[in-house]
Amino acid sequence: MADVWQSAMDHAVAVARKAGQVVREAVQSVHKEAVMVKSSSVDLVTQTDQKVEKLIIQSVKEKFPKHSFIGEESVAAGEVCTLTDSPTWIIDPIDGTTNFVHTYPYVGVSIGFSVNKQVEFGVVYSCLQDQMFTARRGKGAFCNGEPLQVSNQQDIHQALIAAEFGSNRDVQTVEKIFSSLKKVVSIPVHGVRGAGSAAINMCLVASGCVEAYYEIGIHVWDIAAGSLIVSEAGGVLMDVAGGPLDLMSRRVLAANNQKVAERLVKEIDAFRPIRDDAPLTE
Ligand code: LIP
Repeated sequence: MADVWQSAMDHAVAVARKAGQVVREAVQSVHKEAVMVKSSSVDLVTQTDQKVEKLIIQSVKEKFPKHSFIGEESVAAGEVCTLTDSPTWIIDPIDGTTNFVHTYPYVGVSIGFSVNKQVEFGVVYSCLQDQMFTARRGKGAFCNGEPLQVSNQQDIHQALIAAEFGSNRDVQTVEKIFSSLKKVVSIPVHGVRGAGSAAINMCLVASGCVEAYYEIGIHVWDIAAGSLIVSEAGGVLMDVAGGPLDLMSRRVLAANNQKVAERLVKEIDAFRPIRDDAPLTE
């Protein structure tokens, strides 16, 4: 039976690649870019973030005019962030903006696509490394066309874990993040790493490079594409407190298997940020 969303996925890959080219060109002169801030002094955004998101959305609208969008910079500009049953493109134009500003080489163009609130395909282009991660529901996950498979490690003590500090610097939030990090390190695990991009961290889980990734404070556009790439590579997704992943909760735990995931849940201080779909305050 024809896959009705294949043409949309093909377009996502093509526009992610084109967006990645724009990012690669921009990074050559990123020191000349104005760096702006959003929710905190370390939550960065540049004109390239905004330009790339517009490029992606305009390109998609030409082919799929009735589809909906959730874009990081569109939401930052005041658009609502509500996930409906409508075919929806969930876009982070530059996941790892801080990396981009510092020319740290983990910068992902992330495009997730959901229908009836279920991710149907995910595309993450790690554009400074020219690695195109893709997944179509039920059809596997790939990097540059090569199949991906999560790690088969069952022992948390032999695991490498990805985690991030995020961009919230409230004292209480930082305390909770470091409290969880200390408990995870002290399990002990082999080590903790962070790409500085949620989407690329999830692709590292899917690739078997790390056994798990968790974070509180991310957004739906950071994880939508990566969530399918992980599950199609044989991994599991859940909330940091256990239970099903809620894309709008700003909490994510992606792991190679249930055993590793559940062991990490015991160590994470599962605080609740304001949801992505929370009503806008006046
Ligand atoms: C980033 C996430 C990362 C998080 C950063 C930031 P952005 O997304 O990918 O996991 O720790 O604080 O939110 O802002 O670069 O698109």
